[in-house]
Amino acid sequence: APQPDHLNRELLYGLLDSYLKNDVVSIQESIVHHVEFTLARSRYKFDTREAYFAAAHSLRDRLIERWNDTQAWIKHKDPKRVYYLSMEFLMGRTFLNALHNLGVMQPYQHALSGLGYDMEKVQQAERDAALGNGGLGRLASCFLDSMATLNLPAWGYGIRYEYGMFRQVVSEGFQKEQPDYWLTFGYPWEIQRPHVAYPVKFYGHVSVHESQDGRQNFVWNAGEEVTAVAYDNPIPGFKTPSTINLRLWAAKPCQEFDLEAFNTGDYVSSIIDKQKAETITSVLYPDDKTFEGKELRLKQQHFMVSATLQDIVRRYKEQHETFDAFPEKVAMQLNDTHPTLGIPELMRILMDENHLGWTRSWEITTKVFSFTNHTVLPEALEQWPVSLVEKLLPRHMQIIYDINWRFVQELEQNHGISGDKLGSMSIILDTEYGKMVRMAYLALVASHTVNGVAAIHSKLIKETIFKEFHDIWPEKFQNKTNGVTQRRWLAQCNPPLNRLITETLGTEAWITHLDLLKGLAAHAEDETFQQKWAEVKVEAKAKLASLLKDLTGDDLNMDAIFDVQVKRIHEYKRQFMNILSVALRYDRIKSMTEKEKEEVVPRVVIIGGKAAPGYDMAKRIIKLISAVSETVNNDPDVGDLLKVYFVPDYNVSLAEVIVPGSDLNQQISTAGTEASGTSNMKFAMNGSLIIGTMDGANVEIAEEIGEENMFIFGVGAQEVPALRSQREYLQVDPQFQHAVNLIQNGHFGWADYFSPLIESITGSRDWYLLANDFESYLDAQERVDQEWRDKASWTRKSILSTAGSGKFSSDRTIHEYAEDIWGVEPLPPTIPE
Ligand code: CGF
Repeated sequence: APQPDHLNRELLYGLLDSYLKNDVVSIQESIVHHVEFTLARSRYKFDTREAYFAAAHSLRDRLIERWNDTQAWIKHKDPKRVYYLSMEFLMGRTFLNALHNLGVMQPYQHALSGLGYDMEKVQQAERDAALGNGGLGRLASCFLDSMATLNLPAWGYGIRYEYGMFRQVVSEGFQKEQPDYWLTFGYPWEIQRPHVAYPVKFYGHVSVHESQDGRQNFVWNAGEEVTAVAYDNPIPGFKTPSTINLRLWAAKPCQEFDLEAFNTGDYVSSIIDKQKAETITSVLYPDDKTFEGKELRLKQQHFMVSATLQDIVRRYKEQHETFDAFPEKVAMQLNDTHPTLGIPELMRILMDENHLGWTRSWEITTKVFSFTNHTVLPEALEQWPVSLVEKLLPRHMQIIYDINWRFVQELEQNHGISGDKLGSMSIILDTEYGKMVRMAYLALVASHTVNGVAAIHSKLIKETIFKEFHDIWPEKFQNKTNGVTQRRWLAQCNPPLNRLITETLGTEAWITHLDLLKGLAAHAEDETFQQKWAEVKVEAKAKLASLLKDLTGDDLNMDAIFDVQVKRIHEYKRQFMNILSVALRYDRIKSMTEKEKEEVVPRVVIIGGKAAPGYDMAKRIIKLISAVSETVNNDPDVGDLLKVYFVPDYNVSLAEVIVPGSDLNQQISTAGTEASGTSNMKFAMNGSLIIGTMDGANVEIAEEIGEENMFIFGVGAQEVPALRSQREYLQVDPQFQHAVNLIQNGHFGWADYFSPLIESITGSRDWYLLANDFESYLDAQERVDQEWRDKASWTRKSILSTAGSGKFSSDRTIHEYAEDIWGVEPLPPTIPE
């Protein structure tokens, strides 16, 4: 771009020497300014949505100041930077988070109310940015918040999908998916960067040219080229000017039009053809567990990593002449295997575009990548057909073959491995359907570190799916127990609890040092404190009750246990077991005398979550929950003693109301199947008691808050394999059989439709061991009821849950990644000269 003839630095610095002011009047001025000049609406009359957009724009101005300075400061210091590569970021809403992190909540509240707008309503006008499926994407967003708060020189990279996670509508108990076109009214938090754009190639063929020094140069002659355009999203840290960048890529038609095609006469169809480029980033794949080998998905993955790596290499080269310092300046974290194509892409960039040799390129590549595994479920592990990779990315396939060839050599020569074992470790797997690329193996071979996401999960990957790799490279394996940001998941979403904690600890330092929550334990027995704690819970329950009232028209019994299971619907998460126990509870209440009913502890069971659109069993589970809900909620014999609700379209914003308002939360996956879970951490922070198995992070939560303060049940992960092989012969608990019979006999209708569900838990088919764990689950539920009768004891446990949740801050997780894996250090920004 052309440069100015003369830059008047003095004047410029004078104009910009201080940040925008945050007093109420200045904020009001900036809001009204944006109403008039950004939205072009009348400043005398604007609706709540316009108020939101204007307030968002005024806040964005304040974010941009900090963000520009952070970026300039990082550039000036040129430290090692970490790049977090993820196909998903489940951001939720930004407005409240940004107000909170910038410390301007109060003046904005006053500014808006002074103008006649209610903050609560204004912030409701924001749509969730749902560019993720669930745990993995939300984790990435929590990590960004922590990286900014810890002043790390960090970047997030991902895709700007035009359609995020589908909107779930439940009609007569059946899930229907509706597109989430979240950009309808624009997204005020992003900044389009038309000049930050890179070509991304697909298809075509590779030719080899001999250079003068006898070296072979590979040239990829692409068959299709699209442009990746950057959209930047500032991510503010809490009480620090540090504001990092989440760069999301959108696909646009390539600027280099093939003039030949235009001149042949079919001008219109040539343009339409070009426009197809945009489909690459049009939609997020809504399946979080089962790997789907769709070509478009592979295109998305390559698109994301190619643009990202070009950007990273360009940034590095701006400040460095050679690649010698690359590993000291760059760390890249692969969030699951989805961005693994970044490995051959970096090799290609180094070798083909920068003419480094294989050895040098490989040395650099293996020093910069690290990889996080999020699951041991075999159906989720990515394997791409070689034929597809070859067609879409011919040069990458050559490089993957080369990586594999050298790896196999190393196995033979350095580790004495041969025969079948070589085949079982090979990145390329031979199957009856043809050859496949095992992405996890590629990631493992090229990364300096691989980590699991909770202690038990990290142990399991070493013993099962990656055992052979652990045998040869034990030092590569680490654990990094997940965490969540307490800014969003406690401080912001539960203001009354925030106030009580701050008042009790005498400081709000816990918002950045969550370990300080330990201090609450000293007050757990104090009756006055328990009273205050219980009042805070009532306030949060009332908010949840009003949400359900809006959804269903029902008034909830505030004395009931609010019992919540919210997460993706999956057989391994066992929502089915939950609803079976609800059916049984219902049946028991029905057979009680009025006198007996007086002893019943009332429950409101709340279940929410989306089923992947092609996941038939999960959809049947939703229908079953709805059918049970229909019967139970309309039965006058049951009244207020039991209510069941399926909350449609569970998302981040709903979670922010549901989590604080729950008394009990269910984390009941079959041991060894849930890698970590992160909602368990959010619930614990908010003083909700866990009923759960010894799975994922539940194990460490139990260590921190004490098993006696949770309701633990079920078999442990070590026992699962043996039990699975004996399923056929195991005694079935009579209560389990009774619950199953209720469904089978059509008590809730739809018996035929539910029969595949029943089959899936019968005898040897019961892979997730529902029959086996049911008795101890009911037993744990009984303990829940007992505990509820003793209010003081329940409240004590609730306080201890929060007190023990300090470890589960994503600040702790990110600090560990930074120290043990990335080697990056905090760099608190100072305004550069
Ligand atoms: O990642 C998950 C989540 N469903 O996205 N997995 N993946 N893939 C795991 O199943 C969770 O257990 C884990 O907490 C989460 C984030 O690591």
